[in-house]
Amino acid sequence: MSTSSGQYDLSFKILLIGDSGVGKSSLLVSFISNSVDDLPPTIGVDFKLKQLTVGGKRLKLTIWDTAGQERFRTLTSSYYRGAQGIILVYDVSRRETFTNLSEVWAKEVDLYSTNQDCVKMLVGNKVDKDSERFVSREEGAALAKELGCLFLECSARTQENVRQCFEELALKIMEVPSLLEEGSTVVKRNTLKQKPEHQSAMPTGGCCS
Ligand SMILES: Nc1nc2c(ncn2[C@@H]2O[C@H](COP(=O)(O)OP(=O)(O)OP(=O)(O)O)[C@@H](O)[C@H]2O)c(=O)[nH]1
Ligand SMILES: [Mg+2]
Repeated sequence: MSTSSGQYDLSFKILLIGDSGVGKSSLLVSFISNSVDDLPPTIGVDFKLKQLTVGGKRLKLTIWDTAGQERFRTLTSSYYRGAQGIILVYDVSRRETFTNLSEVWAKEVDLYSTNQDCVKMLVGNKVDKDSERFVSREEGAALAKELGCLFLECSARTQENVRQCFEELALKIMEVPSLLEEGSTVVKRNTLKQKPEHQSAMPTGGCCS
């Protein structure tokens, strides 16, 4: 049986970033609903909720899925606020998505991330396309070390390592005292408000002026 809404110990905000087409939305959908369909490019930003138990704690993850397309870049910056975890995704079959991580995305994290201790994870996606691989595992691991990130290779298509991406990130966040404090403050606030939780997505850009 699925857990009833609102029953959790800690709440974390996780952000997915990286070039368009690397598979951010696919990773999220693969994690949340075990489906592996082709998806259209994300417009603006979307988010999904996932409750899971990691390290004996019941967690609520709010996972923000940003658009990689250039024309949405200005929209994205505000979504970094308060994130405890950031997943930087590249496509192992497209080298430019890997180089853009250090040239574009890591810089953006430094610029916009508000949590000094925020945990980062580098993810090389699409390892199922083995014959088309252009970024080796070693290169991925080296960049992760340089950027101070955790590192995993995975496939949203086969679901290899997808769950691990989110669980390992959550476990690491739980080891950082300053992030934990924030996570539980959110719990308190939410408990007071008793807001009903929805399983998905708010409409993009539909914010008040
Ligand atoms: N072979 C393979 N294809 C994948 C994988 N993950 C995603 N794709 C495909 O790559 C394409 C882009 O995936 P998306 O998840 O939409 O990429 P995105 O990073 O969300 O792109 P934006 O929303 O534009 O930033 C889709 O056609 C997916 O089916 C994977 O692990 N393996
Ligand atoms: Mg997307």
